[in-house]
Amino acid sequence: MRVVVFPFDLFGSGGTGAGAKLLADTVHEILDDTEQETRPCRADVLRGQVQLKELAFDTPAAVAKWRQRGRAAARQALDSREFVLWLGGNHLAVLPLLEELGDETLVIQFDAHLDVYRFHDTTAELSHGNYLKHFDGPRPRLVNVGHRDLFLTPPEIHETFEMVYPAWDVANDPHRVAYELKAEASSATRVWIDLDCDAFDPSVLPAVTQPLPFGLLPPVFLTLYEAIWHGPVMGLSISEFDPGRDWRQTSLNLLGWLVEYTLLKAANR
Ligand SMILES: [Mn+2]
Repeated sequence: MRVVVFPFDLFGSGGTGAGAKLLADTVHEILDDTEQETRPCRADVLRGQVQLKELAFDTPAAVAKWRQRGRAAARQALDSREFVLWLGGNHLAVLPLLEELGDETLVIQFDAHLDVYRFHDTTAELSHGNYLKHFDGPRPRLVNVGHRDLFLTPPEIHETFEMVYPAWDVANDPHRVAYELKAEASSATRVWIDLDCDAFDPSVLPAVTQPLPFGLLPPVFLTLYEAIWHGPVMGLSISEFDPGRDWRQTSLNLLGWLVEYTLLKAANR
């Protein structure tokens, strides 16, 4: 398995780079604990199986080449054909990866927002709120789950998204949504899961810069997540975790568990 740590957090949600690094620490901790464990444990399957690549943005040159570096790191990880966990800073940190996935990949994106905003007060320049409009090359197939957007019109949404399952649809009938996601994932060539942390309700994951109420709760998320895993899931990206806004490590606990659960799940396929 490949873990890529890409703590880029410019042009929105400054501070989320620290979130990517903190989740990388969690992965190190999981691996170190497993290494020291003398009794049989589920994490034995991870021994010697997880490679971490940690990129830094601590020089002007490293920042200037962020997109090329991201694409190179994504290509290298994807070429391994192993499961990839991409730990991004802000949501923009996932763009180079999405650009490498190609148009055959179904990206199921958990996000409170539909990142295609171009209103009078939003920037036309590339940002974490509009990057889905700035693809370099073919865009993967995009499906949103859990958005609470109240601005965009359906025609605008469907310019970019093949399908959206807003939070109110999920709340109304999570099992129908799970059923449909299972069917879509199962029939896809490849599936990538993209989690923007603000998809979760702020009460269970407060550490985000753009919180919106009425988000997903963990049991419902798990129902949908499990459904997607019926398909050929090639990786998971996590972004927009801002630990400076966390409260008693609530968010870190949730994400740490999800990371460990996912690594075990991928290793046991
Ligand atoms: Mn978002």
